[in-house]
Amino acid sequence: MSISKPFKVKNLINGKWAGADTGKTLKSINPANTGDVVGIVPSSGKTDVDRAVDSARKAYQSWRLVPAPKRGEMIFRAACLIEQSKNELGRLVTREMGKILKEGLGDVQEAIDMAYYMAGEGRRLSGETVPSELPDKDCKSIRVPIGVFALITPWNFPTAIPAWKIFPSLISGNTVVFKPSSYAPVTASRLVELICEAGVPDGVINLIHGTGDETGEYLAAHPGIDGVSFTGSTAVGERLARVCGRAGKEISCEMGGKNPIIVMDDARIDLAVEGALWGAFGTTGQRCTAASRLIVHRKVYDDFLEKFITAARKLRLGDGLLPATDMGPLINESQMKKVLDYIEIGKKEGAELRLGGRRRTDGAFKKGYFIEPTVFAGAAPRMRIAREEIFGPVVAVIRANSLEAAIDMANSADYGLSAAIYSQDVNNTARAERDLDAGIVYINAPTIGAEIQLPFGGTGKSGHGRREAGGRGGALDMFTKWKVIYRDFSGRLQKAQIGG
Ligand code: UN1
Repeated sequence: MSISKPFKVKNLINGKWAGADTGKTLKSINPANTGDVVGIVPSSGKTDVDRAVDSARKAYQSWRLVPAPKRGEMIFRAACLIEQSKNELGRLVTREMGKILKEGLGDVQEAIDMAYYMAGEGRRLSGETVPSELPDKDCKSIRVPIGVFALITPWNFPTAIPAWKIFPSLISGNTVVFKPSSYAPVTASRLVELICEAGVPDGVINLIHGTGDETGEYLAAHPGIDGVSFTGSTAVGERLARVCGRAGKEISCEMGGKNPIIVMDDARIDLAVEGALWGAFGTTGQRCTAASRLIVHRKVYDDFLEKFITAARKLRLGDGLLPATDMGPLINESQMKKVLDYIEIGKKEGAELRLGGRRRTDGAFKKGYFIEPTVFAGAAPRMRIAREEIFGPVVAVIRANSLEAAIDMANSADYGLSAAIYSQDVNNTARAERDLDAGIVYINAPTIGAEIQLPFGGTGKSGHGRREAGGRGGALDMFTKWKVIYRDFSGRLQKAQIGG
């Protein structure tokens, strides 16, 4: 694959693109080929963040007064522009973070969906009007913006997750400082360029590049920030939640998962195998919704396992830009090492390594972070590989004796993002739907693939604060606050609860 020149990416503050005050830069590297530098990116310091927050604060004063349908029109134009650039962005996603091109394009489609959906919310940001208990008086509740949001996003969905945060923020009348992952900064910059091209005024969206430790944490704690929306690791999310809680800021954290798929004895095994394959190895297992536990009824355990391993063995590892590839690399060296460490842990814990388990360094794999699809069978719920998030192509297969036992195992993890059951028995699926303790439950479908029109998020260590995506009950609740207006047109003092 020919290598293009690195993009020179900049920060965007008050409509102006510029490098960081620090003069420092970071590199964005293609994880399938570390010789391919995708971009050179500013590594921002405190003064850069200060200026970005200041710009967003100033822009907020006028943006909040732009009628929501007008804000929606700009977002609609952004949706059209992103749609026109889908191929370019999709390729960039793959080059920058490694997922296969089909998934890179899916990532962009999710951003497009969110933009169109939120554009429509401009004409629907409704509250309630209700009767007053007093004459010549009316009352209503309205949604108002919160102020300036810090949006901190991960590398695994370089356009979709930023879109989940940017468009609901903007439609609600907030302004933002967006800090994308330093592992997918080029895609983020391109997305922001398109949003600006759609006519969003200067200062409404500000983009600051840098590392999470240096730039992200300073941004989240900044006194000029009213709310933080974060997607990333549980360790960082919990820390940000504490910082924001102390400062009285709005906070939503979307964090890890240890998502189970239950396969019952009455399941369609071919369907379950296909679903488990997609859930476990799609995006190289680097989704917070990835299926990392397969809890299989003992009666179909052997049959399922054999078919699953046979299918997983056929997955072609490689550069995600090549059409034949089924699974791309891990994002970086430290993530790769973490996954390899977990494989060692799994072996020591006594799980049976039935497939994969190795890094590939031969031939075309030499310059990338490739690990084979890895299957551990005979795992027990107490094992670390069955409890801790690995964020890689490693799945633990666990045997269960009954539906109740399977659900108990599913619920025994500290995480509760998504969970799935494969069964043709309506009673089994109804029980699972009721009893699985997760934010998202799938019936006869894998744990990945949430759609943007519904709230996304989980329980326990998976999520903190309000849900993302969706409208009411989801993103709009995160990015607006309620204001209640009582209007008395009686011309006299009327006392609620006491009367005239
Ligand atoms: C994530 O892994 O952080 O449901 C988000 C899904 C995608 C979003 C995943 N729509 O798998």
